[in-house]
Amino acid sequence: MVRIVSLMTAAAVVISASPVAAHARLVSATPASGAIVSAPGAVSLTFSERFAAPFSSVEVKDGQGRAVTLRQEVSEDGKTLSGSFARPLTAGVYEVRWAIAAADGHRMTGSHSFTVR
Ligand SMILES: [Cu+2]
Repeated sequence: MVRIVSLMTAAAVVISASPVAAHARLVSATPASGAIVSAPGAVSLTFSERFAAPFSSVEVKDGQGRAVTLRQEVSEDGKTLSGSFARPLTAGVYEVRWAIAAADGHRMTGSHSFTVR
């Protein structure tokens, strides 16, 4: 997996984190949990707060548990983690697993699955 992360972004997160920063939570996922979609080009996860990119990751596994090759990216605002697939996904069920380190230092993980028709 190629990880594209910015140390400058991480530094900015640390500098801008206030002592009363709220906990991050997952706001939306595309494809959403339980969604049935036609070959998506990427998965994306948007959080309520910025997260530390070097300590955050997303992975996708197919129905046989094999990791899908993807290119990880973090949005300009530091709140969306996405993975672009190297090849179109074939039909089947896929599991998305993510882990982030929020700006307040708390680590969070989650997973959900979607189906490609
Ligand atoms: Cu927290």
